[in-house]
Amino acid sequence: MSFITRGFTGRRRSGPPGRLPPGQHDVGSDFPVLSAGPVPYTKTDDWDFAVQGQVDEVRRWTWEEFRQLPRTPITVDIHCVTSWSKFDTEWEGVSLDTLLEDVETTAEYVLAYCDGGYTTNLPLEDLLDNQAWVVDTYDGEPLADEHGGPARLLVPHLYLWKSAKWVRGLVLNLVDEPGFWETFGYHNYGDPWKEQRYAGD
Ligand SMILES: Nc1nc2c(c(=O)[nH]1)N[C@H]1C(S)=C(S)[C@@H](COP(=O)(O)O)O[C@H]1N2
Ligand SMILES: [Mo]
Repeated sequence: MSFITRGFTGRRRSGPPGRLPPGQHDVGSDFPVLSAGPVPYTKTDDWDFAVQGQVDEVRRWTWEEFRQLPRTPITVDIHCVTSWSKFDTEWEGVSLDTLLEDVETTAEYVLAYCDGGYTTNLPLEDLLDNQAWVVDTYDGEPLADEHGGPARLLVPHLYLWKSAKWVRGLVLNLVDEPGFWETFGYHNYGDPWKEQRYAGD
């Protein structure tokens, strides 16, 4: 990342021009917690991750198996629909390309589900090609309970409500099924650059 000094440009920038989507502000070092319900506190012994629905065969990983999968470090900007953005957040986890590698499906939609009952829907193609991960560390530490530990989805090109905390699996669907916030009037897709906050945006 490159910085442009204040003296040089006459105004302060946190990063490259155009880095902040419309209507967003930079929270800096804060990391707000936004949860629709209580933290579920699932122990890793009781945790698994499944890919099911319209698939040739259900895939399931225990915590131990998940931890053996190829891992990648990820540094990304994240954008919450409540208007905060956070630059250069650092995570580590498993790419959805890895988790969906051998899955045969005609599905085009995914419903991610979580401990605690939260769900969110996405097009399957938005989870592929290095765009989405199941992460279990933040800033070099195990993911904190309130931020989705032991593991959460990370889909940084969409508003952060799509990054399901305490995620336990994906259901691949032929027909799009709205998730929790999508049912309550949030945009079905949620592109921060198009400011798709609410249905109709
Ligand atoms: N399971 C679950 N995942 C969730 C939520 C939730 O309430 N439950 N909230 C979403 C919303 S609206 C946002 S903005 C982000 C917040 O992530 P954070 O608490 O780590 O900042 O998590 C998303 N994932
Ligand atoms: Mo949010």
